[in-house]
Amino acid sequence: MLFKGKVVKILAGKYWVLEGNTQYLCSARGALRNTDQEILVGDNVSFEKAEIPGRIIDVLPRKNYLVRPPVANIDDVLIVVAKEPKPDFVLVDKILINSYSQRIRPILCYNKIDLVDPTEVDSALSGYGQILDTIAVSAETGFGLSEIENLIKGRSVCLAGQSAVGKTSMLNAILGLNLKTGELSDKIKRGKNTTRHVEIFKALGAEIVDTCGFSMLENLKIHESELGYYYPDFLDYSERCRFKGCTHISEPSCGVKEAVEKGLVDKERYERYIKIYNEIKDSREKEFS
Ligand SMILES: Nc1nc2c(ncn2[C@@H]2O[C@H](COP(=O)(O)OP(=O)(O)OP(=O)(O)O)[C@@H](O)[C@H]2O)c(=O)[nH]1
Ligand SMILES: [Zn+2]
Repeated sequence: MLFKGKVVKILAGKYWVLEGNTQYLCSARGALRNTDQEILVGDNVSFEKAEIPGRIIDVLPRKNYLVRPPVANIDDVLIVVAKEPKPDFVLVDKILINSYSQRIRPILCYNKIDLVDPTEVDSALSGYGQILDTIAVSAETGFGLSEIENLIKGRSVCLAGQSAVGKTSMLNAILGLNLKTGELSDKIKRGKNTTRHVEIFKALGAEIVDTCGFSMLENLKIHESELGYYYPDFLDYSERCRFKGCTHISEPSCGVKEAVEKGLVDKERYERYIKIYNEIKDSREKEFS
């Protein structure tokens, strides 16, 4: 007999499937393990539970998914940055592009504000204020967490960001849990990848997914000519571009470039756009050469 449930945790090739209030430890049918489409936390599945472990038979259609962090069927992605490790805003922009392309609402959090000057936080977030909710928080002192709670009530949210920005610490603070957190290595100020699996936690009528930190996001699955569509801050101005399909790189009379010059579009975000544009183009050309 088949049951329907939701994958709430994946660890070492095993899947925890929630049905009602009970979690069933499951393996996956061989045919599912051998496809490109791996099973993700957040997937709705049909499964057998007569034997232990149970067995996932099929993955039901998804509303959306992300490859990094690997998660399916979410409403919001809570992108976390902090003073340390040093924020990588190219990475943030790539997570945004993936979120918009999957119709996931992004929220940007600057954590560990107990360690920094407020002006530093403001300048880091200012380029994003036009397009999404930005929140300054401290998992340590609790500052700003209620703002996050208000935004995510009743929604499925996944945390995303580099290792050691404080994703698990924020979850601990919001949910009153005591999950293991890590530290930064002293010399290079990089995280040590403390969280090694993806898992959903429930509270506030919300589902919050803790994920593993990552510092690279390659292979955006879009063509560079479409990249501009995933920049909501460009949209108003791209209507003024002289050429239809303007990529806002080298075309004359480009509304986006004019907006950058006037300070209406964040200059650094535009510069990162060019970088990501070239990265996508180069990797596509390499693939086909
Ligand atoms: N001062 C300060 N330290 C924090 C804050 N939040 C987290 N930390 C510290 O940052 C370090 C990393 O925190 P984690 O919660 O493990 O980070 P993570 O993003 O979950 O890391 P991974 O699991 O490796 O992806 C720990 O030493 C935390 O104590 C904060 O708001 N202020
Ligand atoms: Zn243009």
